[in-house]
Amino acid sequence: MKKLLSASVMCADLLHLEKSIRELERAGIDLLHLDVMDGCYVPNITLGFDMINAIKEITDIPLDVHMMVNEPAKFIDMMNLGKEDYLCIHYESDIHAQRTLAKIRDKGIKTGLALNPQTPVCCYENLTDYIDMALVMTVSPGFAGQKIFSGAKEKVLKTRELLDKLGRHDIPIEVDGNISPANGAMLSKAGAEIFVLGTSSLFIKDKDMKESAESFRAVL
Ligand code: S6P
Ligand code: MG
Repeated sequence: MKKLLSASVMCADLLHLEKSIRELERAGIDLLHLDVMDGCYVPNITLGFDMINAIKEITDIPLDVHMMVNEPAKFIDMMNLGKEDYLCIHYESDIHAQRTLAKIRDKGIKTGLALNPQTPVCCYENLTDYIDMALVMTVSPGFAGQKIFSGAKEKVLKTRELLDKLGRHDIPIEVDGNISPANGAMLSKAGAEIFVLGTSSLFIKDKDMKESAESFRAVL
């Protein structure tokens, strides 16, 4: 699979969001990563469903929605997503994750399952029939600008090994949190294929996004 860059929109210039999205289009970004937080599952609140639907209206870049909310099933119908978009939920936030993933699939949307740093890789084991992407969190979710956790490389290696053992070479691993060019290169070697780019690599004051995206691709 081609390695994909997913731009973390919460790190963009939120007061001039359309301008930022046009820049991301020019930079050849593959996915727009949209963080939804509820102030309960994680101690922060970010982008909401009206904002996500408004973004969907103005761009052809597929969306990569990362739900950091309790009981994500309650919110699935609030977004106008299509077959090119990902809707990712956290294993830890939903005791009926299987049913929620199946419901997302029934709507024709691609599914993702995220694991926090301390959640073991085996949690993917019984759910591979229901996921189109495995999101390995490389920081504890909630905030941009954090430091990658020490076990990130090992976790990506183990996740790839497990998915391959189950015959699911087609499920890509996404990594999210402190994905700098150096960490991106390390995790790419370990098997990651989708990279969430935030303050560590793409949204840097006075730096051109196209150049940053190109130099990131060059290290993969
Ligand atoms: C944080 C969220 C992430 C951040 C991203 C920011 O919980 O899920 O998607 O937006 O990690 O990137 P960085 O480079 O600032 O860590
Ligand atoms: Mg995220």
